[in-house]
Amino acid sequence: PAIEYGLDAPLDVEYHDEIGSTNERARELAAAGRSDTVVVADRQTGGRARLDREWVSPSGGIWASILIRPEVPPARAPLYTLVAAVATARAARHCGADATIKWPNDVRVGGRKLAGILTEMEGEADRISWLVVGIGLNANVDPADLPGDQPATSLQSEVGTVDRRAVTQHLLEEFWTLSTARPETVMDGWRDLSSTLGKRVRVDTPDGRIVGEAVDITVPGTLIVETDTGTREVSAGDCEHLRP
Ligand code: BT5
Repeated sequence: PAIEYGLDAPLDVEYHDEIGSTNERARELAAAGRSDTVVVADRQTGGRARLDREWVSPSGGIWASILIRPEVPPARAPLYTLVAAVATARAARHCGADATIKWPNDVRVGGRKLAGILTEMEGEADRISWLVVGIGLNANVDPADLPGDQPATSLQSEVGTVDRRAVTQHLLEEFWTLSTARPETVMDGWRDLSSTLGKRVRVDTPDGRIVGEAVDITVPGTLIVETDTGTREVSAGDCEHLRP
């Protein structure tokens, strides 16, 4: 229960030493009618990333999935990915790591991936039924145990071993505060920590590739890109920062 975890947020915590995927478990809880619950695990055997990719989740990480039922339309769901990115970056910065956010869902230190977020939901036309925000934060893990296809890092390698309970607590409290704040407050928090704004970017979207300068973000998490042929609004995709 929240009280035993010492959380200043009305979230129940369910802890597992090992689990397939905390997102899967949170979805099970959603199907059983639960809400306002966080599933946390020390290691995952089937961690999931976006687009059916794998999330490598050795012991020592913070692998967490937050199940909430916000009373907003499904189109608002991306906002919660931003909320999680800001909360995670702030928790990492609180430990002393120079964490920034690459649109939409990467928390990085010096170009190396420290954390990723996978948001899943089910909804009607006008209202989200449930939302699961999965956060994978490389806390006390050795980057040598992480995939090498793109550079990765951990809090341990950036600032030394951290108190995972304290980091999780900080992260969840930031998440709760922001998830109940005005969307513009979330945008401001995101802009402050963004490494993407002002950069030349290449975004691979479901509708093709967009190259240009990332100039701003708008609710619920849409990236505004100035291209040679005009302004484009991008709501989902894989983003790379390019050299000017
Ligand atoms: C993500 O996807 O970044 C979303 C990751 C979400 C993981 C959390 S853990 C708790 C919850 N339960 C789950 O089952 N999942 C969520 P994406 O942007 O698609 O990045 C995936 C890519 O990151 C992979 O293709 C690898 O290149 C790389 N990667 C995999 N594991 C990593 C790790 N631990 N650290 C850094 N990079 C990793």
